[in-house]
Amino acid sequence: MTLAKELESLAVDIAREAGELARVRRTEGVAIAATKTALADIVTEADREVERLIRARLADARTDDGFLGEETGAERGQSDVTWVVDPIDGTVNYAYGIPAYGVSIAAVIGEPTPGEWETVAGAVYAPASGEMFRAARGEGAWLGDQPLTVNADVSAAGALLATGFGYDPTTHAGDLARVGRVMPMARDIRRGGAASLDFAWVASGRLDGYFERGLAPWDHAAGSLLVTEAGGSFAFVRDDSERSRHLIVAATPVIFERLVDAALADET
Ligand code: LIP
Repeated sequence: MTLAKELESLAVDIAREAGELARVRRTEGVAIAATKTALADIVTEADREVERLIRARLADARTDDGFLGEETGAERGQSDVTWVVDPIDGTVNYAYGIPAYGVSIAAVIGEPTPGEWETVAGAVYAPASGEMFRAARGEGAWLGDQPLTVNADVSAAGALLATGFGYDPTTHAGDLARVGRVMPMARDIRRGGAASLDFAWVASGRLDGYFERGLAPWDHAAGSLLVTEAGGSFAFVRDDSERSRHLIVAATPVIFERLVDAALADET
């Protein structure tokens, strides 16, 4: 078994266990533990408990690896592998009881810096639907045992696209302007609220493309591999301003360049 397949298998097993814990905690009622970067940026006790579980399972299985998690931060390892984890992606959906949230676990190699690392394995588990999306570099993307491919063509009615908005209200004007620039190429826009699932849906052909500015590394580390292993394209457009709100675009190659151009135009 290649290292990528070994890491994928570990990510799948832990994502499933962690996702089931998140699902059970949801049925028991969810408590908001704190707010982070903005009033709208919440963390629940379940986020913290699920990340502790994931971190413990990874440490048991691969002691020398590094870790970068949304809730417990970064720790450099001794190996070339770093795990990039969002324990509950779509936290606001989760807190409101909207069944659209995912456990996102990615294994990256190289410098543990977004845009510099190479994702070699990833799993995105959707506990509400029981869907396990997974990929290992060079081995394709899968939903269970079904191979995934992005859409080979896009309707003459336009592309079905997804996007998202930052937690910081001061970023909303720019986000809405970006939607306005992209709308002419779209048949419709979806705002699912969980980036990892948006990526998984592009990889599955349920969406033609997805764009968002301001995602955290753990939001896109696993999902971007799903898309590229499903034949899609992914761009991480680094924003070197002090705001560091990087733009990501993921789409079928049929519309990728056009979507990047529209999403990037007039960005300040
Ligand atoms: C969320 C993303 C979503 C984005 C939100 C937030 P979280 O991640 O999945 O796409 O629009 O602003 O970043 O906070 O639920 O892990």
